[in-house]
Amino acid sequence: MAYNYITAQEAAEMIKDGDTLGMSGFTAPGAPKFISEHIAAKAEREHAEGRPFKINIFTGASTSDHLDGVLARANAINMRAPYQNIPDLRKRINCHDVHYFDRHLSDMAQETRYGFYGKIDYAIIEAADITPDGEIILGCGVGNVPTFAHMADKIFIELNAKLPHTLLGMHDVYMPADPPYRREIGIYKPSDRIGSPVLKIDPSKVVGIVRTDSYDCVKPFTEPDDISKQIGSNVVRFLINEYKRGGIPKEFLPLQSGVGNVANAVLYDLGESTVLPTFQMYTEVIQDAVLELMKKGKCTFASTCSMTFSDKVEEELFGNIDFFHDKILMRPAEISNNPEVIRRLGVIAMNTALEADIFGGVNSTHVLGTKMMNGIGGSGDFTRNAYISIFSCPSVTKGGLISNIVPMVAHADHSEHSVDVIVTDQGIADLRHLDPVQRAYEIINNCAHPDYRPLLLDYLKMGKGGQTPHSLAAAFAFHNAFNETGDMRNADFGKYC
Ligand code: 0RQ
Repeated sequence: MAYNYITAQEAAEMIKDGDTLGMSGFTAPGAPKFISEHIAAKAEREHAEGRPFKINIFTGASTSDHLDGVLARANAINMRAPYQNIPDLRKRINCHDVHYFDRHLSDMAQETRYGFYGKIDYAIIEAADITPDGEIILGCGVGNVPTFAHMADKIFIELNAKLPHTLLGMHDVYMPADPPYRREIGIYKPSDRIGSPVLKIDPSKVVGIVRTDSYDCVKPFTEPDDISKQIGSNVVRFLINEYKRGGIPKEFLPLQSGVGNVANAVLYDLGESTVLPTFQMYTEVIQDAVLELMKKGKCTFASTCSMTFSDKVEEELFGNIDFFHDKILMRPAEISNNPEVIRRLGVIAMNTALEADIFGGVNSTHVLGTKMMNGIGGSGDFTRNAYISIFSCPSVTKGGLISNIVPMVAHADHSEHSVDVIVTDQGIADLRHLDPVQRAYEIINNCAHPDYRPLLLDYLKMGKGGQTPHSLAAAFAFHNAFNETGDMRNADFGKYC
């Protein structure tokens, strides 16, 4: 199957104002990197000449500065979904230059197929290689690309010379049938394969191949700070206690872990544990720490949507791919984050909160209740369906001016019905089997920073009864105090009596 080679600029010139693009990948890995740069340049030219130019961008999750960053700076994005994490895009979202809607990552593909978001004009797909039959060996992230390729009128392929063809066999590409014809997703252990190692596309849709040559540009991992290490060791302490008392089966259960320093710190600590057995992961991203755990034999298998490795670790993986080849399987987001599979496998979910409230509600997305940080990502998919759902965060942020344990979260992403355990640098609150008031004491006494404990206890006493004794007038006293004085410690409940 012979596709045409074209330049990134030629591809960008074909894209018109108002087009909708579906991008491959999940986090930076697997996301296209070159055509987007030229679309941004085109947008700047069009704007300079007084013509409108904005496109709609659908992805698997966050991407990199080569995609979301350049397009946001060029003010070239009209609509964007789902997860993102680039500061320039965040600014555009928070002033509504970009219309961002934040979906659970497992929902995005099927809702695109259901037609909720209109048609897809172009899919841009990063490839490690193309088979003689015109099928695609994907890169280091899958995301929603099977659906975007299926739905799109036309396809561009970015063939990345940095990606080895030996990635063949590390993907499991599967698209479920839609209701009323959907069947069970036949994954009974993380390593079960259900799909194809390649992405099959309609060759007649392919407009051209653009040659590229770039690593995935994931920020290098930094050593966890003392607070992250403390949180990590508290999470592992919880898991060890739970395992010893028989709350987790002796074979252990697959782990999901979010992104960032705390997630890495947890995994490093798990690797050190002599009590916990070897384990597998059923997760959406694996970071640098997982490769280390595989080398040590502690993590024996990871099902994921992307390998979010720093460039150095990505190079190490490619250089030693025979060792890792049958230990990692990358799947589409609707499978890596599939509620049915997460529930069946008994995944232990570990995610990060911006803030949690004393009754167990969690805000993962909105800074001080209004400004979008990144998005819900896969945290909802895993939290709602997990065997045990753990959220962690530092007890305070901004040098203590903000308490991450508050009377009521200023935006609710995960409710107390789904959150089982909260962990901070201060300690562990196990909320299972506790009523709301018992939960409040558990969270305040074990997780809140000592500076904030008396204030939180005062708030609890203000409640006028009911199952969940909030004082609605004073529920946002912490947030109001921060907005008015720059310090949540100035919360004055008297004002609200
Ligand atoms: O601000 O950037 O000015 O320093 O928020 O906080 O502590 O660096 O947190 O990078 O671990 O991200 C929830 C955003 C945490 C992330 C969130 C300020 C703080 C700092 C960032 P600065 P940290 P992290 C897997 C699963 C949702 C998606 C998810 C996330 C900045 O984990 O996006 O879980 N989760 N997906 O100072 C005001 C507070 C604050 C606060 C922190 N309470 N109020 N500001 N900050 N707490 C991945 C995928 O789905 C792909």
